[in-house]
Amino acid sequence: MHKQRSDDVYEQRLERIKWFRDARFGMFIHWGLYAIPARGEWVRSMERMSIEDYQTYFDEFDPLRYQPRVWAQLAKEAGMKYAVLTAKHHDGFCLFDSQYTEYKATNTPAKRDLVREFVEAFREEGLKVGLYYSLLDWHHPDYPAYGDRQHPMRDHPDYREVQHEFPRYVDYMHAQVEELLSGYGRIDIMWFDFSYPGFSGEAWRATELVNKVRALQPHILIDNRLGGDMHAEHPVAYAGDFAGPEQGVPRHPVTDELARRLPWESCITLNNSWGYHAQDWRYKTAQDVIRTLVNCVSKNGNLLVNVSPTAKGEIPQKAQSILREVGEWLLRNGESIYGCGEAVDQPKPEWGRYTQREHILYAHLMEQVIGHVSLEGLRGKIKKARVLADGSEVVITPFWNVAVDSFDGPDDIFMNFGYPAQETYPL
Ligand code: FHN
Repeated sequence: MHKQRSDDVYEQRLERIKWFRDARFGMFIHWGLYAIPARGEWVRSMERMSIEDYQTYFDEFDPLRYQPRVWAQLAKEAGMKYAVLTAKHHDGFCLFDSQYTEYKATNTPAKRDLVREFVEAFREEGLKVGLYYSLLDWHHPDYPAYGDRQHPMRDHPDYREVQHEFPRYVDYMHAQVEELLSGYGRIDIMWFDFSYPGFSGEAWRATELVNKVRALQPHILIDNRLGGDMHAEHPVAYAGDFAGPEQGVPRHPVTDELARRLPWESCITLNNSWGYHAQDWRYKTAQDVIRTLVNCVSKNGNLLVNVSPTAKGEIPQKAQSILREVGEWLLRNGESIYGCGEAVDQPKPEWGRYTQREHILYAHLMEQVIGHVSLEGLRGKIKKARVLADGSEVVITPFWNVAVDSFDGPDDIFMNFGYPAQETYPL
């Protein structure tokens, strides 16, 4: 088999990923039957519910206040440029009208194809759309047990001896991915989740699956959770287009074996739960989200922030207000985020982070500084400096620092320096 040259694969990925780099900030949406128990999306497994106990939620699921256009408008207000919705999570419940199962939203009192309404509404608001699809499936009879936490049904006395045909499940999974990518218009991201020992790579027939995905939607971006290693010099076909750290930010820019920068996206929750959780303690602040976004972009990464709609189809108010506050910051400072990436040859300053786009360097002052902000590392490289939010001049002293009392305080100070044109990383 012809092994595509490493450079070709890398260059093709760069071409596919351009909008993703410009976007930098997206909305993750975990929604499904688990919103009714309101104890997170793993509730069926963690509480070892039988299929009958969980059926209660199926029989009553009717999100009367589901208005995806409202969700899309919130995402826009937040400065988000794309969104990824769970089309099927581990519980196997399909938010779309799949012809391969009865376990779907159109068979609940909702009687709606929730995925179709999502993609149409978000596209109408100008956002790119992605679909999350769980490789695990606790409802499908041919999905095997893997430890008691992965498949509560297998632990139930009534099911322990049930025979299953895993290849039949893989056929089902492939067929559903094909219907999502052929029946819902242009999909921009396919977000698979997740592989683990024994259930990874060709166990999913991943090369065949990715070939089908790319044939149906040649422009699409695929995440890296099918089990391939995108850091390899010659990554396998299913290695993915972007790496996907979760609930955190890599310490350094992500690179492959040849030290070439790789695209990546960190996904985070707002309150430590992906699925709706009635206890709304431990929410992050808007400043936490902004700083995480700056941190990601300073290392060529994207940030996907999760919301957990309720059983009625509404995004929790607390999440809405946090995202609106982030959006206000991005209105003033988005130029230092969208389409930006790692600063070339500029180590992280002690007072914050740099992001760069073309010849402009953005200095994100994030620490409380007394006296002066040192620009030592930029000596002789700056033509002029302005506060990004209001365009006011930043006076740089002959000692290459800036008097900090010319600013209101950290987080509101994002200076853009006229950085001499240099090559920038292509991500
Ligand atoms: O088990 C899932 C979890 O429920 C959630 O969907 C996250 C989101 O990245 N992915 C898996 C845990 O890594």
